[in-house]
Amino acid sequence: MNYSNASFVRRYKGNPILTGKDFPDEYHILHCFNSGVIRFRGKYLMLNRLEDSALKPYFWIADSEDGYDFTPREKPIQMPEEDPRFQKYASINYYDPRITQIGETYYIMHACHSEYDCRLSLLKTTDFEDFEWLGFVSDPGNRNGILFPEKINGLYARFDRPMTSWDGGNIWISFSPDLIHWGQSECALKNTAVRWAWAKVGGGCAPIKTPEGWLNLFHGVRTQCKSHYVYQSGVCLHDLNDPTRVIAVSEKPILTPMADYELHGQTPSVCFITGAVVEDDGEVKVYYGGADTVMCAGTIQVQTLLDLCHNRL
Ligand code: M1P
Repeated sequence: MNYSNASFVRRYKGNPILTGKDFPDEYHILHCFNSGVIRFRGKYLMLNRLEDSALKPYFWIADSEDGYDFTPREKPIQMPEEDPRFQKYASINYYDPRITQIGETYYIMHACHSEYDCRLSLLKTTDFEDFEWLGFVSDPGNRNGILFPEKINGLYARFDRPMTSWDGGNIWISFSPDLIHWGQSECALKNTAVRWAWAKVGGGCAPIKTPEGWLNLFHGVRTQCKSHYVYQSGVCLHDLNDPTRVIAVSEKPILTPMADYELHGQTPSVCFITGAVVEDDGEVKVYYGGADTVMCAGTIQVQTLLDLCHNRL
């Protein structure tokens, strides 16, 4: 079932495309979700967020020829777990990797959790075999960090989401001369600009550059009943030279939890976009976590995203 009347993203009919069962039995993987995806050497590469039955995290790469049929590698990637600082500030979890290519280098910005709350961490690689940890790149109380694919006015830029409260928050943009030290922060999208996201908004995948501006695929959250959060996906358009300026926001979400694998799982009613690959013909392959449990895919055209931003659809 496509539910195309309620979601502009067309779900892949083979969803979910990757689950915990696709990983070696001895790891006891329960959840595979919110994974970063990128084109790498002519193929598709997914850096998966995994959790085992004890909720121990892993980042684990899977490769694909067609963007839908992914084969996990033999082992998870080596995280800097020997480093005392990583041990201290990622003691509970590391999660939600977002990949951005800048030049020949691939950067993975992800969240870490510890008794000191949540903060952002940065890895880099050129080959997805060896990874260098660049350290923590935010104070506590920040997640959904996602790098822009190029410098803007001489500075690196990222979306991030300072957590002003557990169930509130807006998308901000910060800038950096070196990818490590971040500042000049500005609020870029307030949740109040999105009528269906009265709890919070957070960035999804690396911004997509178009002649009209940067497309930002984000998640928007509403509370339904007391503690039930519904995660939909939306899109807005930021100015190319000043991305702190939002040009237009789609009134309608692009993806709403409707399918079983989005409604049922460890967190019900979640579509959480964490990857997008733009094809030469203008189709965008969108990758998202379903119910914090499985990985899913869908497609939408760049033109449709732009039309939605301008509320032409
Ligand atoms: O459970 C839904 C999501 O909740 C958090 O995202 P956010 O801070 O934007 O609300 C994260 O834990 C995310 O991994 C999770 O999918």
